[in-house]
This record gives sequence, structure tokens and C-alpha cells, in this order.
Amino acid sequence: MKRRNFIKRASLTGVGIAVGSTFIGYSKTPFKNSLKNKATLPLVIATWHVKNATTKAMEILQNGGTALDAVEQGCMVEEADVKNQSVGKGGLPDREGNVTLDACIMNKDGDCGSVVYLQNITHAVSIARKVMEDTPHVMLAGKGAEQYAYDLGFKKENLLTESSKKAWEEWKKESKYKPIINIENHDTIGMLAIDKNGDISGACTTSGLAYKMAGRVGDSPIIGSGLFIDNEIGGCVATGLGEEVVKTVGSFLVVELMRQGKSPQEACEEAIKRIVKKPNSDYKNFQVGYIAVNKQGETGSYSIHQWFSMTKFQAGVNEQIQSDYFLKE
Ligand code: SD4
Repeated sequence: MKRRNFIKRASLTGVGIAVGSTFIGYSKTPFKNSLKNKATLPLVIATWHVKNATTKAMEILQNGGTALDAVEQGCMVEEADVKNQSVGKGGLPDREGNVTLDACIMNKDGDCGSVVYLQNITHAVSIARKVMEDTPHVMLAGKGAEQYAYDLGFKKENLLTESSKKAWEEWKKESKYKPIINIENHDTIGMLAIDKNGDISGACTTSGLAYKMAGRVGDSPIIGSGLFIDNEIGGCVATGLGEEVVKTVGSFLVVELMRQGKSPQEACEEAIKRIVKKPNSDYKNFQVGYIAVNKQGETGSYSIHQWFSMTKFQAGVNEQIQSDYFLKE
């Protein structure tokens, strides 16, 4: 099944189940920051089925590179892949036909950088890294971000491929588009890595929701929503309907739940339930998925609907793992 269609199908067949009040307070068994599974490092996980990207990231890690280099270069693989229509070059455009990119990156020291509404530059994640490392700011938007990329020597590129243009033209003919919820396309790449020193970094890059309103920015470049790293605890990255992730500050929430003693799996589940449990939540009609890793190298992933998956490269195995999900059929 094409990833971009799975949300609709899942929501047609899904039956809601009651959400218990399982939210925890402060844990009686605080999280231990020991690296007891050191043998399993380095590791990399990413949203969706992106084995080429995790292969690239693992190559960096195995050659002694940092988790930061690994997540940047792993994400760049997807940004350059014109077949991936939710990231970088070849991304589906907004309603006006403009491809606009959002990305962010965060390192082991809690530094971060992001770009929003970036046009004409394939490697948004690299510009986000430069914002983090070479400017006094955290976020650059639109024309300013684009000019900064040119100042760095990045080349102007047309990101709208023929096939994405064709898809947009088809969509324009058929669409009954409502601006509030768009569940048509979810393939954002979020990546988390731990290097051989046990240091964690993460990155997230996307062209956002297909056919979004012009100017719309989602969760992916928002630190704490699309991505959060705390090198003492772990990291989390989100995919899906960004508006819902932002409303619950999802990735920060997952990391804080891990701080309180939850495993990455439990923390992802809890954060999804926060979304589902909101008054008037329309969760049957949109998707959100989280992946997370803790300092010990344990991982987890969870989504509202079926068909979300995580790619994990650890101990020589690069595998796609179907994520557990809330809305059981
Ligand atoms: C957004 N979270 O812009 C992104 C979309 C996404 O796979 O995840 N696409 O809301």
C-alpha cells in the first residue's frame, strides 16, 4: 500500500477504543542514564521505510562520525530522492504549486537550528544545521532562509518535478480541499541516531502536507514538536498531521515521559493517547506517528492508525519495523 493512502484507508476501517486515563505522574523508578547496552551502539532509527537513508547514516557512524553528521547525511538521501514526494526535491507543492520545505536538527548539547518555508533549495536539513552552527538564531524563514543558503554557496534548484506537478494538476481538478485537515500525504523523514560515544542527535525534513495553504508551516521544523533531543534522556521525532503534534508539543512530551521513567515505546503510546484523548479529537481522520530512542539504545514507535513503520539499523541489521498503533480494527 502506498504510504500516502494508508491514512484514509485506516480511518475508513478503524473502530475507536476507549482511552484509559493512563497518564503518569512522576515515576517512582527514575530513569537511569547508564549505557548498559553499549554493545548495541551505534544505532539509527528513522520514520517510514528509508533503508537507503539509514544505510548512509550507519556508514557515517561506523566510520567514527558523530550522530549529528549521521542524521544530516541520512536525511539528505531522502531530500535528494525525487521519488519521495514529501521531502526535498520532488516534494508535492502547496495549493499554488510552490514546493516549500521545513526542516530542523538538534545536537547532543541541546543546540538546534531550523528552516521554515524554504524554497528552491534541496537540502533544507543542511541549512538548518548551518543556522544552528553559524548564526546566533534558531530559525530562519522563507526568503531570508533562501538567501542564507545562497550566501553559503547552495545552488538554486527547481524542486517541482514533472511528476509532482502532474499530481498537483490532477489534485486541482478533483479536489474538495478543506483547509483545516489535510491527510493526503505523510512521508516526512525524521531520524534519530546514537553514535559510538553514546551521544544522541536528531533531524527532521519535509515538504509538509501536500497541497497545504500557501504559507502553512507544520510541526517538522518546530523544536519540541517535530523533534526533540535531550542527550541525558533520549530523543523523539514525529510524522503525520503537524497541527496535532504542535498542539501537544509531541516530541518534547515523549522525551519528558522517558525522563519520568517510561520506555520509548510507552512514551510514544502515551503521547499518541494525549492527541486521541483531546476533547473533540478527530483522530479517526488523521495520522500521527512517533519514533523514540532512549540513552540506553532502546527504541519505540507508535501511531494512531495502522501502516506506520520505523526503519532501524542496529547491530548490523537494517530493518523495517511495523509500528504498533492505537486504532485497532
Ligand atoms: C507536517 N508532519 O508538515 C508534517 C507532514 C508529515 O509525512 O509528517 N508528512 O505536518
